[in-house]
Amino acid sequence: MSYDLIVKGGTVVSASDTFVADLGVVNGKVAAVGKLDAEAKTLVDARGKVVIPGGIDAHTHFDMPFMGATTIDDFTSGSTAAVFGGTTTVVDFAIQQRGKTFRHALDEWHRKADGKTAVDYGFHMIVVDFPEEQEAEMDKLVDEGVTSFKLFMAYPGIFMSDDATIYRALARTKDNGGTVCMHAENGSVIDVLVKKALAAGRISPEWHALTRPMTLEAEATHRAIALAEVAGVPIYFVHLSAGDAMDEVRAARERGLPVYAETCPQYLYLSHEDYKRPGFEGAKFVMSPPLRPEGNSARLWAGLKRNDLQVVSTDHCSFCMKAGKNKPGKELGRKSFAQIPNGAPGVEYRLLLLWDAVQRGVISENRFVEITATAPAKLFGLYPRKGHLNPGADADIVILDPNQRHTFTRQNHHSAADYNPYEGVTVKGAIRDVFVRGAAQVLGGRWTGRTTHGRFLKRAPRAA
Ligand code: DUC
Ligand code: ZN
Ligand code: ZN
Repeated sequence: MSYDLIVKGGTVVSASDTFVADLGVVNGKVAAVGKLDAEAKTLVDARGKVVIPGGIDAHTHFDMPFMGATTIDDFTSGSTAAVFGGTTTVVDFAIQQRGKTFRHALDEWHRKADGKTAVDYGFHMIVVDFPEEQEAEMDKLVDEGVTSFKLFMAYPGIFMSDDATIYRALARTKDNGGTVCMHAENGSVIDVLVKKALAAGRISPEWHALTRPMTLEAEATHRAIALAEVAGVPIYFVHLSAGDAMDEVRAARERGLPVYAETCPQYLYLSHEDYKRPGFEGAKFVMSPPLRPEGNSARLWAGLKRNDLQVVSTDHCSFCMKAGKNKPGKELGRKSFAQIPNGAPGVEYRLLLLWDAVQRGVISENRFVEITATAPAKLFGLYPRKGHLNPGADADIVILDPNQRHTFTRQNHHSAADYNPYEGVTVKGAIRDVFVRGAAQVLGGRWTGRTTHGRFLKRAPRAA
């Protein structure tokens, strides 16, 4: 047997096991795992290094128009940042325009990504408008591999769906095998709090968080679980930030309901205190849901260990602080926190931030692989093609050096954002080599790939 690539002698980590082995790759797929004394066109020495399945980030926003701005990372810069951070698959969000079809949005997002992406990618569909006549279109999308649909309980007048619409969307997934992904915050009440704060002259970034309390995330989470229970379908919560919301998920799961949730590194590593940084700096952290008070992240870490939370994605939604060419920045909100485009970069930092938690003994290396690759692959119809390194899987392989250190900074990241939320933070671990379907995109921490390599992934519907 001759291989295209052999990754030799690394410590292979899966969601369940850790063992020393060689990986043999043929035609972009893992062909063998074990002791391989065979020929290979390329041999990569991974002794003393950690070999993991490429990260799957189930929540990115590349090239997304939002709040009067457009995210600064398009599919090329966003996916390049992903690769450098060890993420080899993203699931990005296409956005339906009000009064237009899902098909229209999907075509637009294919145009944004096709031939411009360094990693493999799928799409969720953001549902803005869901008249009864449109329900059948949802089934068609599922057949085309767009098997998940994000609905919002926040942003009235922009994205928010009422409970009846949410219920109809959930109920439709019972037969078509789609999954509803929920942004759970009570947008109507938040709007009242925002107006009241602005009327009182509270304009600084910190008020973004003060007008979006945890209880309103927990309430929406509870309500959405109830709607999914009545519809008799699973539900997945995106960017869960609040311990109180997690308690709702946990209580539902303890009752045996198929309720799932992701959190994001920002809710694990940053806190409300970051809004108190001097001047307008707090705007860097304006995102929805907001960062939570200190003490909240310990609850999320405990939930990750207990499997109350199943996935860590990033909600990569990058805006510059300063306006650039045709791209307004967070400065839009200097006079009102409510005008600051919501979001922050994250896709490049996720794996190393979480690997640092492994080094510190907070989570096991196997749980790390599960929450960054295996679980999102299973929940979003990418398994068994992706999310593991057994024979037959795509050869999306990351070689991580556990002894090197990496410092996060704006100067060395690959996002086009003009700031790094983790500026100056040093972690133990560095991404050395990254292969996407067997192709070396990064070797020795340097770019060796093609930003045209990524392919659209037709995802499978839910198994049950
Ligand atoms: N929700 C997201 O998932 N992304 C950006 C903004 C938001 O509210
Ligand atoms: Zn959201
Ligand atoms: Zn998002």
